[in-house]
Amino acid sequence: MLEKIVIANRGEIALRVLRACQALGIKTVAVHSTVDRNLKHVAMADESVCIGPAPPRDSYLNIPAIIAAAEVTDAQGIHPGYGFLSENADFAERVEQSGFVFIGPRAETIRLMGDKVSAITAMKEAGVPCVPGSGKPLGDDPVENAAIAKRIGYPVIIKAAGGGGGRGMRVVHTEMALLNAVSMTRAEARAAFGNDQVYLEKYLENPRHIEIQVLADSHGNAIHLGERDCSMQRRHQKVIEEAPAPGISEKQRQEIGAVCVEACKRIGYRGAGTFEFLFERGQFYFIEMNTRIQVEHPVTEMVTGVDLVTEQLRVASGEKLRYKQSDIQLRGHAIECRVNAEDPNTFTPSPGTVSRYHPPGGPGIRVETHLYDGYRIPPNYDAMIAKLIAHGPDRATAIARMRVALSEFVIEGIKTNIPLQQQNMLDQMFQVGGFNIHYLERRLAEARK
Ligand code: MV4
Repeated sequence: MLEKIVIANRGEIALRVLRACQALGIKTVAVHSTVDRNLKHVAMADESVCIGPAPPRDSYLNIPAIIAAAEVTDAQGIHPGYGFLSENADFAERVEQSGFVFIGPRAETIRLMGDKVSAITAMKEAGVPCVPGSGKPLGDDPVENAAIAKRIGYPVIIKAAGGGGGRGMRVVHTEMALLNAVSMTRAEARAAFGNDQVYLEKYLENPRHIEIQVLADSHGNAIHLGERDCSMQRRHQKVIEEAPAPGISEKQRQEIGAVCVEACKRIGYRGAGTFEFLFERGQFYFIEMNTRIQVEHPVTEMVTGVDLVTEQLRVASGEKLRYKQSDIQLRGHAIECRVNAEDPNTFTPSPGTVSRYHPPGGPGIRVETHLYDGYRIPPNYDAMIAKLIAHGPDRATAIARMRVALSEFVIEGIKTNIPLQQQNMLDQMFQVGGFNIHYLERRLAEARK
């Protein structure tokens, strides 16, 4: 087992990783920016190193500073958490070249999945169902591109190969709009990702966003841990996630899960990973793979009983998976509400000092947060300050427990989106379940009228 690791992240996920390390007897090194000296996990870590000023570029994205912190503390591994450097193949490569364990997949896998065209090609070859599309980067010949779009059928979507997570995309309804959309997306992609490759897919108009969690070791073993429904989102930011996805049968789950496991084995995947699918008319369509631990991992943990962060650490230490597929049985239903420091009406970030903090509790309630009384939320980072997870024997019970927990949750001194989450729990469409990715934005637009 790894003896000491650097936690190259901040906030709730840094604390989550730290707790997993402590339970495994792994020593921890917290690295933090100058404005993050007061993070809870920094106080709890065995050692801490300040790696630079507040701007992420100078600290949490500062590769030499993070590797230097691992060197001076004599750590063996680096856990990247999510966001920041978690899906940066160059970082993973430099970590390993410096003699440390990157707690995640091989750099080569991260690179393969980071290029969305190569990811789709690899998945198609592995038998994963994908959205009908160009299957290759688009060239500069407008006649050929028009022929591809015509074969796929409008509407189509142009996506940047270097994008993902909703960045660098354009929906095209007519051949007339195609030429311009391709060149605009290409120009944006060049500027944003330094990669001007774009590809084309059939645009699915009303899909749900369903993702499959996988776990693989470095000995060729892989399992899936069922799915999460992440359709409740606004501007590509997930707001609520749940497991299992309403209306997915056990047969469908095992079918798509087995396909993902096969794909993991084929590409030699290692660690925790997520296959993102669009789900429409009963069919799964692969869009991207995430090679990191995700924000919403707790809903999977609640329904499977598997501690995903602990498993990441075990697998990175070279251990074999401790679960066979038949060990994974779903129990009940779990929902996660993201709690953001923001105005619930305007979504403007609301950093500042938390003057009063009282977390909720009770059966099936879990809070993942780094908040404490008097903590000052700096303005430099993501607005997510807590995750509230409710688990119950069924979806209705999970919702009821979430409703009570939200009403109990006291966070004063800043604005939060808790009022919006309370509305969501009372929403008819949410209570029925199975809404698509556009539902929340349309409801919010309707409410503004
Ligand atoms: C799509 C799509 C419809 N058709 N691809 C947005 C995030 C990125 N991961 C992929 N995205 C989409 N790709 C095709 N072929 C619709 C979206 C999309 C979306 C997907 C998941 C969750 C929220 C979304 C919001 C808007 C658009």
